[in-house]
Amino acid sequence: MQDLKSHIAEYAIQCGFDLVRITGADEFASDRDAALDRINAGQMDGLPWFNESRVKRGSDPQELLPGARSVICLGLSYLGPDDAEPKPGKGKGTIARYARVNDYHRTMKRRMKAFVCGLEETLQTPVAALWYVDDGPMLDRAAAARSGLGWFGKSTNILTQSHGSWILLGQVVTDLALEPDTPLKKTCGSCVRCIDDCPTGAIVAPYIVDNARCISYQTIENRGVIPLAMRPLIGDLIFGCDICQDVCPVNRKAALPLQPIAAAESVGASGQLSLTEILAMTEEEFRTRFQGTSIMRAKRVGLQKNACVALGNNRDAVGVLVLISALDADEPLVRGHAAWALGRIAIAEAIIALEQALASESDAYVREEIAAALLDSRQAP
Ligand code: B12
Ligand code: SF4
Ligand code: SF4
Repeated sequence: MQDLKSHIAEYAIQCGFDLVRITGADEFASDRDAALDRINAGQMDGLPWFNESRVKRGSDPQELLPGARSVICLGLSYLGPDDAEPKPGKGKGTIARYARVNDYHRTMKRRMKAFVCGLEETLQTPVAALWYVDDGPMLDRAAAARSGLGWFGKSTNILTQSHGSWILLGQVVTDLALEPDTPLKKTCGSCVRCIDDCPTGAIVAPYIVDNARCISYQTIENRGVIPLAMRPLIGDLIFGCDICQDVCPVNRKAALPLQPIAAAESVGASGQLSLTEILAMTEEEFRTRFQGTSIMRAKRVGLQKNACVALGNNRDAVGVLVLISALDADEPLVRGHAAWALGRIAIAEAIIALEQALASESDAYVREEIAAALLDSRQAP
């Protein structure tokens, strides 16, 4: 058999990955320190699970797999052939590219498992291995950068020569002794496009994203109220944000995946969803439609909050009827964000509905939103 390392590289591609590199199993000390600094500076606020003990554990492969000797870093592109710039349509909200394919965690874990089982068969010996993608404790980007799979962009995304940043990252931590690859010498140079074009100023300095200012966090992870100051900046984005990647020159030429993750039919290649349809969905309709996609992460209430914000930003009267119905939704969060949107649209029906809702609403948070929306409607252009 050819040497083990080249076999692994070829076999990983056969198993459905686009990129594969190896790094050693020593600690990711500087990345651990950077992540701890980020937590202490409050720049990971809103993600309580991203805590000190997780970072310490995840930055030491020995803690995860005693006896680990190598980390096989894997990359899978999610760029689709129809992933041209999304065409924002009236009454439509935009879904980030990674969610236009089925939930990548499932696909990547399935492929990683097959990869490890295949290695065991070839080597005819059990291989100690653990595999992670996104939801594991490892710092996925740190591993990718140290293995030379890609390099850190100032947006904090890992950029790759062949597939740009449209690449999802996973690792197999193993006791196999493999020669490590070297980190790339590439950098962003003097480019600062992502920092300048981020609508919320979330890239507060090169290589530092402030979680709470990032639209991706606000539209996917935030389980509470979207801060008022953020809402107008979110535009039509209803799940994730690709702006810092869309503007990145490294992404101008990016190869497509060899074995793409299946498209999420319920989202579509352009990632444009009807906002009124989303807002009118029942829990059952939401589950039936989005099961198996990344959208489930936001939950129905999250997606409906986001749809309200996008309708408010659209300032399109087409949303008024469904927003008025949402003032009666079971969840205060949906009622509150619907009120904000009606205040932005500010046509007569919207204002009357807000005044009526104020008379009957008993939830203190929603009352606050309605009162602010009525004030806002008086200042609307
Ligand atoms: C938490 C998280 C988020 C949070 C980010 C909060 C934050 N500030 O990190 C939110 C919800 C906002 C988010 C958004 C997105 N995410 Co996310 N996320 C994660 C997760 C779970 C942890 C990230 C993390 O460790 N953050 C901690 C900070 C400290 O790490 P960092 O930002 O990478 O910082 C490093 C650099 O700053 C570097 N560094 C520090 N100083 C310097 C100086 C120099 C000169 C250099 C070179 C480097 C450097 O050291 C730090 C530590 O390694 C990872 C999965 C995982 N398990 O790793 C996915 C992950 C990072 N996300 C991913 C994706 C795809 C996204 C989105 C594109 C999704 C979208 N379209 O909406 C956006 C991108 C936003 C952005 N610009 O980063 C991918 C990234 C793939 C890639 N090519 O990079 C990952 C790896 C998931 C995966 N397995 O594929 N995400
Ligand atoms: S994902 Fe969007 S909001 Fe977050 S850093 Fe990138 S451009 Fe800014
Ligand atoms: S836009 Fe420019 S600065 Fe930002 S990640 Fe891409 S190359 Fe780097």
